[in-house]
Amino acid sequence: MMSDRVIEGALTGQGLRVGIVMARFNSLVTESLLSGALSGLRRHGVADEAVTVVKVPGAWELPLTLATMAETGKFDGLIALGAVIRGDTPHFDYVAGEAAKGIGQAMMKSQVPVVFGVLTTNTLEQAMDRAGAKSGNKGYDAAATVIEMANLLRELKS
Ligand code: INI
Repeated sequence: MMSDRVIEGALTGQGLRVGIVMARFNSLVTESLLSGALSGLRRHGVADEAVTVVKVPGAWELPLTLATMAETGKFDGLIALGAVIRGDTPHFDYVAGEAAKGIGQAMMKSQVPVVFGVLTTNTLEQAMDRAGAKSGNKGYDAAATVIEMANLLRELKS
């Protein structure tokens, strides 16, 4: 049976302050994710001056940076962007695993939505496909998700 009241976050970005943290490792991929995220935010009405972009060396550095930004109270939502590619490294599982775990922890501890825009793929080609080449742009998708989640949390708390 359908519930009487369904709550979903709106996809309108007006008035929202969004932070993006981008890992520079595999920057061919992550700069494309960043372009997608910025155009997604703009398309949904987030003001350019309400967006802060921070760049860090790699996916390993994402959790601490996001946690620090989340704790400032200056952001309604955050986006993590990165690309961990299995072919590049024997410690793929550590980097990808710790990034995922740490990003989740940053979100739960701060109660600020943090969107997981970190690609974990076997090849560079698979990553490029998901960064605008063939299968959409996960950065653009991340922008829509952060807006939806920021609006949802605002509504749930009001
Ligand atoms: N960082 C990534 O973002 N993606 C990778 O694929 C990657 N590989 O392959 O090693 C990677 N390593 C760097 C890591 O994130 C840290 O920047 C580095 O270990 C310094 O702390």
